[in-house]
Amino acid sequence: MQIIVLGAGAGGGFPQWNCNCPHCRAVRRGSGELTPRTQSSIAISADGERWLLCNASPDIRAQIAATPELQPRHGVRDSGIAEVLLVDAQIDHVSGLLSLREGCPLDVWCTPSVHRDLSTGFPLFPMLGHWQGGLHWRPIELDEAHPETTFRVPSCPGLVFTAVALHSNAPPYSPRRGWPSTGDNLGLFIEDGVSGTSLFYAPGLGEMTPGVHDYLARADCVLVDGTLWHDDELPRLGVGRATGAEMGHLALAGEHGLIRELDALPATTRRILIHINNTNPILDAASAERAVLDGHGIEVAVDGLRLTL
Ligand code: HKS
Ligand code: ZN
Ligand code: ZN
Repeated sequence: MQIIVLGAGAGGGFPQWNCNCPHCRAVRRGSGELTPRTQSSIAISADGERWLLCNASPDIRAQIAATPELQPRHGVRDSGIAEVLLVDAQIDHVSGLLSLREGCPLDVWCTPSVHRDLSTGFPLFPMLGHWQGGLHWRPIELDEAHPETTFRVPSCPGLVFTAVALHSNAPPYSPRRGWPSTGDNLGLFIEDGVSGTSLFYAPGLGEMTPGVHDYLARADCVLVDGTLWHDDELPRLGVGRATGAEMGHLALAGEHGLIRELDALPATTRRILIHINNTNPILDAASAERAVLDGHGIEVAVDGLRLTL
């Protein structure tokens, strides 16, 4: 399977338009140790021709422009994006659907909870129904009774997808914000039936659970939530009030942080962080925190990173 990281940043991207923190200032100045990142999205393919877009970020237009694989090749109107999958209903993961409206009808895979939020609080499904057939919902059947579900998508023959319910959070506009239920957030375990290799993708991981740990441990490569270094990073910098726990993002540092969890994986697992917030010191390649990651064998994704598994 092939994977392209279209956007390795968290919501707001890097630099964030309204942020004057030291990292955002430095990357705007063009400091060599910091690389801009667009908002959270990856693309997955089995054949290198047809791509499943995992999350449609508000930066999708620039991401397509930077990615030849996703550009039109065959007809007079065409796209390398064959279908879309959403891991949650967060604005940074879904609002790019508005920019894909000229390509409707478009198949969109998501859970009933995400479909509900995108039919009510942020009504992308009903709204885009006015564009050539709109979005066609392909349900990922995750609910209280089914915390995992396995399925295949037409554009990626040979790949087997397992959606795993994660404890994170529903979007700020959702009635379930603060009280997420099964299906508000998912991780994806993707196995290539031919090569036997696998990826675990979870850009919004709020809490470790035994089930999630097992999938992390099974994957050849993990592409996981690197939003924050400290749980209280936003309050510390004076840029916000929310903690990682409140936002549904498990911080990297600390006794129960994600670095500890990644340390427990088999030595051969490739560990890559994605969905990095503009406040996270690991964005500075010369930082002490980045040196810590290096010591633990943990990489930090950049836009345009390509993986073949
Ligand atoms: C900052 C933000 C931090 C941040 C917050 C959230 C609300 C969010 C939304 C998040 C994220 C990054 N970039 N989902 O001020 O530094 O507004 O839709 O998910 O990726 S939580
Ligand atoms: Zn986010
Ligand atoms: Zn900043």
